[in-house]
Amino acid sequence: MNMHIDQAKRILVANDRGGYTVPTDRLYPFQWNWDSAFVAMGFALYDTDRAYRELERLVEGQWADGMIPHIVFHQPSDTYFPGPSVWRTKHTIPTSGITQPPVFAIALRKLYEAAGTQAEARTLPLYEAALKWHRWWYKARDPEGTGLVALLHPWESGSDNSPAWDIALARVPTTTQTPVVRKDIGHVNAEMRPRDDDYKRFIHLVDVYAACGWDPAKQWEKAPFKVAEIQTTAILLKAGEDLEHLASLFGRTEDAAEIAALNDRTRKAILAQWRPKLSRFVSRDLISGDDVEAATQAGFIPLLSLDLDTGITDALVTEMKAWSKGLKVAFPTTKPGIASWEPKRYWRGPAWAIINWLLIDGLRRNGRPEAAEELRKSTIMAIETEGFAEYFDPVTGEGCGGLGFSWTAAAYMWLM
Ligand code: 9YW
Repeated sequence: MNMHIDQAKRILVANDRGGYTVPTDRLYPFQWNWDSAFVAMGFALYDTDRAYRELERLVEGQWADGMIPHIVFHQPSDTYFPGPSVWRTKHTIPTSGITQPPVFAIALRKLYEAAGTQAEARTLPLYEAALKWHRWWYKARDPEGTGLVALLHPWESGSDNSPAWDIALARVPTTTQTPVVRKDIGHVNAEMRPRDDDYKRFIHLVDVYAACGWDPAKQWEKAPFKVAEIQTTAILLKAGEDLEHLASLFGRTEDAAEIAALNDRTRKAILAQWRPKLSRFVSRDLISGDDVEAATQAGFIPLLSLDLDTGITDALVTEMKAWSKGLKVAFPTTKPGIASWEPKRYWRGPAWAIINWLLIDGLRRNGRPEAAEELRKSTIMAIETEGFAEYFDPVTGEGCGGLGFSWTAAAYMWLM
């Protein structure tokens, strides 16, 4: 067997905490939402039972209103901040109070296809959980029915300190009720992490929403940060397509029609966010009403869930090539060379295997197998050279952040 696949599997074993996988030891010692969805797809390649367990353990944290939280704190650990006492969510199994990109239903379809029809009974409860979550997204995060879903916290994007938030987050005060006691910089070099002021603002938002009792309507009203986000919405649409597909397979015709209508509206809403002068799709800051023009990877993610016309696809691919030119590892999460570009600082430049995975699927869907292949090779080469790092410096290729990272292991297996 390929030595690296063997290593990838060993990482997933080492990060197993009893049917769920932590992203990496110590830095992220709990179950994270979208990490688990990617990890489940990795498991689906060789152990469908374990793949299902991953999603089953995640939905143990689902709220009565349908939200699947970004972190499920199955067991205590003191190596991460903010823990359950900061979130104050009062959920039976402690969880955070915000969510993360809904990759879940994309994974569920893959699991079902890997496991075969005998897995229908095991798939159904997870399908129900996904459906509830998708309804939550549209009700709680798009109450006006625009088709785009909004994030109330940068952590919900999974791209914590992306330049996409610089303007919207600057409005959030750095004052907090909860003392900010960073643990991340005890595990990873501070130069590779978000800054102190980012953390103060992240925690300010947690304090505001905890004071709303985590009620979605109150949060919507009080939110000092509200961005209708293109990457999350594009993921929701792809997941929505997969959910619609499962609904039809399971004979749930009413569900299928409901999801199809939501997907349709979202498809149109995403298309309306295309900006020819930027050659990208953009998010919208719902507090200022402005487009978010920051040059980040998010603007290309709609490739994943739309069948775009050739003009748009050409423009996207040309722009992606321009950003990748001269880099050791693609795809950069911020356009190289602009003022906010920091090639080692988390979501301000580094290349991430799971983002590449989404882009590769999107390029294939839109008839660009060569561009997809180039990105696939770049990702594989980075991992084989540097190991299963959390992310990679696109200029030097250096593996950065946490090591022995679960979703990098899953991505490697998936892309091989
Ligand atoms: C946090 C676990 C998570 C990822 C996010 C990434 C980071 C920090 O780590 O979040 O404290 O939640 O930005 O995408 O899910 O790997």
